[in-house]
Amino acid sequence: MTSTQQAVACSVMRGGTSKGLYFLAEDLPSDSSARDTFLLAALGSPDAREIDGMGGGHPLTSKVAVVSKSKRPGIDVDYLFLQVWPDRAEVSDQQNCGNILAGVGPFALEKGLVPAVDGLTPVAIHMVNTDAKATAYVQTPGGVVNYSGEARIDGVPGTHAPITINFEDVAGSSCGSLLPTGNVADVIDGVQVTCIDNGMPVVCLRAADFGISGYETPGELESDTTLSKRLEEIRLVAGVLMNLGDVTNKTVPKLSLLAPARNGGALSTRTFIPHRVHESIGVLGAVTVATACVLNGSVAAEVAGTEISGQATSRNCQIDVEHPTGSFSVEMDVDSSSGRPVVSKSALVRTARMLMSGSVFVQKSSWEHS
Ligand code: NQM
Repeated sequence: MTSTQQAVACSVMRGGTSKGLYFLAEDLPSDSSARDTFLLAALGSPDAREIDGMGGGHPLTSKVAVVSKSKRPGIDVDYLFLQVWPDRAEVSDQQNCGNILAGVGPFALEKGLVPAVDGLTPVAIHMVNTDAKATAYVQTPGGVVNYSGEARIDGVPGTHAPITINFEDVAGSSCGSLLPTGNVADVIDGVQVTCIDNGMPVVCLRAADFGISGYETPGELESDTTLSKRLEEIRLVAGVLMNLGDVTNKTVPKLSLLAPARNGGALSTRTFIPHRVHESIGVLGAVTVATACVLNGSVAAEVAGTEISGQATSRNCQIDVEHPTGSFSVEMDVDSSSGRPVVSKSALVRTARMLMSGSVFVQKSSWEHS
């Protein structure tokens, strides 16, 4: 277009309850520092409103997927998730994102990285951030991605085509093990917590332990600076205990404040991600909280009343995790034969939609020097 702007091929997609820019890896600078400088300019960071870029001024709408054809056996595409901080000139690859993941299957099919079959196309995805696999099932009648349907996910208006996502072996994906502290419950700063990672590092805490109900709105929680400060103190200690090191500048672990369910689910959540409060709950965040619900002695199982009594058993169960805008259902295969329940597989439904495909423009001066 103009000589002072650089155009880079890009799609904008809603993935689950998040929104982001989707790129083919080949269209971005291969050097990660040059890539991040470009992405900051493309999203308009640092600026709380990201007004001069494509970001939405909130962590949930300031996200990037980098997708490429995979060379791994049994895998179709590699997916790298990047979180662009709206108000700080920082791009982080330290966490995964299951919501943006929901758009990866359709994007890969649209870009011809995976051939679509007539019907339902499984897309095997290697999640680069956590070195784990997910399989997304995308409706492709006549070999064309279908976005319309009757699936409703809380936090998104209307209905869309369902995308079922299966996860296997995501335990300890960032922390090395499901219970990185070695305990199902710990006490940090006088507060009982469960530190757990079944795809996302999460610290589960009882809302009541902070003198709140746990049913507050995200806005109410964010304006409670005493609470935020206290939670951040706990998070910094938990980060070290969870093998994540100094998490001052990291977006993990998340903190999920738990309260008894109010709408027929297992329990209610309010999740700090980690400084803004999620309008719903992240996908892998929900899988992780649901997993905590089946671990006897965890803060989540106690709040949910989901502790499993003794016998060795394998079963399929559904845990509904309530959140500020509804509920998130996680299906899990739980094997309790070794004494402690192990979640061998989890599945959930998301929707996604291609919103725009074209070029994103950045000013050459803002990134070309790097
Ligand atoms: O936990 C937000 C989101 C997420 C992450 C966050 C996510 C997940 O809703 O898998 O999806 O926790 O930062 O996009």
